[in-house]
Amino acid sequence: MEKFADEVLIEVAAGSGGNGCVAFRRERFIPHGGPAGGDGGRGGSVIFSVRRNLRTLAHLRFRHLFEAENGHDGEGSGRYGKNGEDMVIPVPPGTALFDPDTGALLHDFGKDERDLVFLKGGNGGWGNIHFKSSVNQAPLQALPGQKGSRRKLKIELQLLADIGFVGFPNAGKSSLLDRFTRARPKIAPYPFTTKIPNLGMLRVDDRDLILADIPGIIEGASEGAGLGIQFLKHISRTVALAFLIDLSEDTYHEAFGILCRELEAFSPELLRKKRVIIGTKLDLEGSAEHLDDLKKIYPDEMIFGISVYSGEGIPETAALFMKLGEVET
Ligand SMILES: Nc1nc2c(ncn2[C@@H]2O[C@H](COP(=O)(O)OP(=O)(O)OP(=O)(O)O)[C@@H](O)[C@H]2O)c(=O)[nH]1
Ligand SMILES: [Mg+2]
Repeated sequence: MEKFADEVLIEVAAGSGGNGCVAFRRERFIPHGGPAGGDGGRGGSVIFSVRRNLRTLAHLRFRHLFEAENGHDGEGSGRYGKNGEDMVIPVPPGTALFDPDTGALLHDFGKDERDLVFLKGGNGGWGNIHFKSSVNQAPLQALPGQKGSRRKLKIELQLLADIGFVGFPNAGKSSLLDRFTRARPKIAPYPFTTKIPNLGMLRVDDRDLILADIPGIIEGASEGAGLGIQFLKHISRTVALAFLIDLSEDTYHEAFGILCRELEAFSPELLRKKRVIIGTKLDLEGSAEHLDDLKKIYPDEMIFGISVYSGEGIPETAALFMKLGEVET
């Protein structure tokens, strides 16, 4: 999962400069006014701006071409053309820009988060005001705006999960990922359905959160039972953990303790993360009582009940994930 990359190919274009204008002063009582054609405006630039609320490149998938506005042409009476609007492209921290043909790294926002003027807009052309000379009092000459340049880009981001799901096999981890994100993990009524970690993006308002679903953990996993615990490394850099516990199973009251012991055997750091216990399958018989029971057993833990079938607790869980996923900066 450290290798899980988000990638988009786009094309960016700076605006061209506006053209210079050929015009003359027209004033009453002055039969032959001097040149008065203004300069064209500058074309807009293409600027990348790091936004901390973004976690993925999903917002760049909706279109391919990102174009800054052209500068407006100069006008008579010495009026300059308006400058074109810049095209500001927001990217999440950690984004890197590459040349899609050579693969060369052009810029790494992981090292420098300041705004980057990637392509400067073209200069506006001179109006005929600039061409007046002692020999030519009425110049018909003006310059066209400078063409804006364009460029293809590969934008890449290494994704790191914000919240990791841990739980026994069959607890409903993949089902929750499926419910919250567009990831479509395999879901089945038998243990160890998930063999490799799955990532998905939960988007609420304009914030993205990466959720990681990993294979089920059983007692003794740290000694190699089941699929082992080596994939816990994929959630070792998350901000928070969600412990999913199947409320319809008899093991509901011991699952949390077992999971904690297995996680601790891998790395005690994991138990220092923010966490929430999520009781799953609340729609099944007896689950509601088991949820109350769980709250009594672990009065100091944050505990939520959900069902991906009935939808109960789902919006609350999404809001909670958003809160848990906040990184203190
Ligand atoms: N009744 C009910 N069944 C659920 C709910 N959530 C998941 N299930 C079922 O539980 C079974 C296991 O779900 P998964 O999402 O595959 O569980 P998992 O934790 O990813 O399992 P592993 O990948 O094996 O670790 C599936 O048959 C799901 O349909 C729920 O809210 N209610
Ligand atoms: Mg699964």
